[in-house]
Amino acid sequence: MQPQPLRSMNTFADRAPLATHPIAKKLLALMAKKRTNLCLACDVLTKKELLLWADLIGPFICVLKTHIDILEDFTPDVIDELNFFAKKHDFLLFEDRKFADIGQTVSLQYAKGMYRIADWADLINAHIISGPGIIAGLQQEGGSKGRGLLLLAEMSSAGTSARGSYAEKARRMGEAHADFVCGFVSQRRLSDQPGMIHFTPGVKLEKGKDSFGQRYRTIEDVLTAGSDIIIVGRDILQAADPVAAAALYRKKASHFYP
Ligand code: BMP
Repeated sequence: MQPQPLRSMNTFADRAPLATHPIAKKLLALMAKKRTNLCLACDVLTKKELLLWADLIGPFICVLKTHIDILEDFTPDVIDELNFFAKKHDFLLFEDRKFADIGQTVSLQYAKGMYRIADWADLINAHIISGPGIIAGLQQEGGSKGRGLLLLAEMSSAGTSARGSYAEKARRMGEAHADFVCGFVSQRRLSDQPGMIHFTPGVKLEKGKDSFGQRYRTIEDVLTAGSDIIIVGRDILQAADPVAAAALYRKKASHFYP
């Protein structure tokens, strides 16, 4: 028999003061205040589009997730503008970099190079494949800046190896480094620690899949499995009315809040 997913019994507002990680505290309080658990996956190719979406969908989200390296016209000033909209609409920035190398290398990928991710992303994520040294390497750069790390415990794509005992290992690794890790990317709740925030991608209004094996579940599926934040990309970005779609996601999701 499949183990039953954990469900958070506490509201976001109740959890905020219990969380010790500064980003978890801030995000839970923001979710409670703004009444949204929606994260926009803003996978676009130009600065103009990124900033337009940040302004347009910003009022409905708690987190804006970027893949900054797919911008074809990246220049550092886009970060200042992104920060402007993050402040204007009160949301956090999550760079979905999926670090996966040894600690030394990820510390450089995080802080150096063209994107200087450590200087602006409230949240980043990492695979656990290389072992806990990856957490130490990232923490060296992000810890003193008050950043947070999410561990990729489960993936939404068909045939993924990130499931079962792998996810359990991620949970243990995350909980053992709770001074920097503040949650997971997963398909359900894994940790019952109040400050561990669960982000779930692969969400659409209707179940389905894309042509590369992305698997979509509904808001209800994901939130009744105990996740906290739904990550939605194409179902909003490609909607006939993206603002109405974002508003609908926010409202529908709120019916499943603890
Ligand atoms: P969409 O809703 O358009 O399928 O976008 C999903 C987003 O979530 C993408 O940015 C992808 O990189 C990310 N993602 C995912 O789809 N599955 C995972 O397991 C982990 C992810 O970060």
